[in-house]
Amino acid sequence: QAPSRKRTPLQDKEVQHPVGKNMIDIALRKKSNLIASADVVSSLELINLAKGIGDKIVALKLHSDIITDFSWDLVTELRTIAREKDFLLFEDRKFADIGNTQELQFKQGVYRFADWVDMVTAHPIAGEKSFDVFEPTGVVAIVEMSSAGALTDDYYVSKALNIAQKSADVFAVVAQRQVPDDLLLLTPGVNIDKKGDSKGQQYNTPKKVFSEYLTDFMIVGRGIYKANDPVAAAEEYRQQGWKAYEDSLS
Ligand code: 5BU
Repeated sequence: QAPSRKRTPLQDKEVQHPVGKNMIDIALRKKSNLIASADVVSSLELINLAKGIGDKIVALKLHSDIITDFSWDLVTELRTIAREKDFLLFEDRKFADIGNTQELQFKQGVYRFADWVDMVTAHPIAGEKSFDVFEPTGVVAIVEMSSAGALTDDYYVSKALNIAQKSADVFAVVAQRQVPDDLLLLTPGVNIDKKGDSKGQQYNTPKKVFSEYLTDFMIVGRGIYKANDPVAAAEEYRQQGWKAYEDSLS
């Protein structure tokens, strides 16, 4: 896409979905476009992280199925912290099945995401009807992945974006490139110190994703929760991310 296209400031984005509007409001209140990925495996670590970095982030991204002692007490506590610290709960479940199965995975089972998360990720692989089951939870469609050798080539991305734009439940996409302006763009694979890991992950700097991809929100995992001081790291990413966003406005 044309790199010359100008960024629409967050406050002027034409996002209709309430969760998308909420994300934008939080971002502007906190001067933060940081989503922290809390890929820790115990409730205690997760709660401590959420309490420590909560006021610097727009959303806390979770993989609930990696938490060894997942419980309803954890959910209750997370919701309390999220309300106090003003951030959204974002389950990165990556649904990728037919609508009926996704609905069961979303509403039933151990996690019952429908009862407590604000937003979820889903692959568009099964077609736009498969997204209908998540309402009123916000859907983030994965149209492109950050890892080396991902199958999400240009053809896939354009078809996936098409599906994302047809669904009223989708307000954002995950991608490593500029996307149409009516969708919020969330970009993982962001790290200030590293270029990648040994398992295919590829990293960009905050500066690159905000200036080149016109990302709206960056997703940072190990750069924060593996740091010696996760609170200081979150503040560093928040500052660098917001500066890169502001610089990309002019
Ligand atoms: P990291 O520690 O910053 O590499 O973690 C990145 C997080 O984002 C992790 O939870 C992944 O599951 C997630 N992710 C990703 O890295 N790349 C992608 O394309 C998608 C999700 Br979709």
